[in-house]
Amino acid sequence: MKAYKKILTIQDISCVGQCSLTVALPILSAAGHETCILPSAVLSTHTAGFKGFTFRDLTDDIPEIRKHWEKENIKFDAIYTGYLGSIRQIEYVREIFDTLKKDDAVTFVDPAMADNGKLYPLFDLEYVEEMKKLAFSADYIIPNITEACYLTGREYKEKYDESYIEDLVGALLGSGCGNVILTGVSYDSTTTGVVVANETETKYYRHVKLPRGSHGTGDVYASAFVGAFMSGNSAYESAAIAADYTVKCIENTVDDPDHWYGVKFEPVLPYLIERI
Ligand code: PXL
Repeated sequence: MKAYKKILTIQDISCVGQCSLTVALPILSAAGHETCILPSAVLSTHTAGFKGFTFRDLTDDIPEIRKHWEKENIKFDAIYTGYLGSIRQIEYVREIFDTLKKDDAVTFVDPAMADNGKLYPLFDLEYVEEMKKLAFSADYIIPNITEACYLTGREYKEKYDESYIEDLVGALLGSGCGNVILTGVSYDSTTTGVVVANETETKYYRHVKLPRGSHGTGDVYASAFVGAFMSGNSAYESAAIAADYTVKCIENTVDDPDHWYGVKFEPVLPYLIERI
């Protein structure tokens, strides 16, 4: 019997778009965990490609929800955060980290705020500063290279070598992150991979690079990583399982040009369950 954990995930509900909570909830459930959710905002769609999306910020609800859970003595084995809706909200999430963790709980922060060298539409450098406080306090941080650059003040480069990545990872570890899972690290045109690092060792999991990038794969990856890790796999095994699963999700989507906004992750869930 795999570990059955109580996980809280805090991120937005993009009603359409296969990202954030509509990805995290099914993936963590499929991984075999009780999955509690705290929606950071409700959007009609995600912000990467749809125009005129609605955005309902739920920041003001969070302190009351936290207080209620505290009164009910509800605590979590893991807290995993993704896209957060406002600067004040990040502060409230830090209070949740401080008050709702079980003694041996693990925290995971996917600083979902940027990609391809740019911040997502609703964010600015003030948001980045607040995200640093949350990210640097996490047991596991799961950024892509763009997010790692914003968090460390390093220049974003499309082409780089191993020493650039070593410096980036070293800067994240030096800022307080216990473990770094850096995604989308590619040294050639046919492969990409994930760096898994802590103070004592750094490993690289290399896998095939598919010609088409897809929206929402960061959320699929982070959710699969958290699910695999909380089931008892090591960080490196979890990073590999999540990478292989994400590749399969993209493979399952690339031949459908209409499905540009996310990946068809659902039919591939049996593969993830089998691997976990
Ligand atoms: O996949 C990250 C993400 C999550 N939530 C919202 C987004 C994005 C990426 O653009 O817009 C609302």
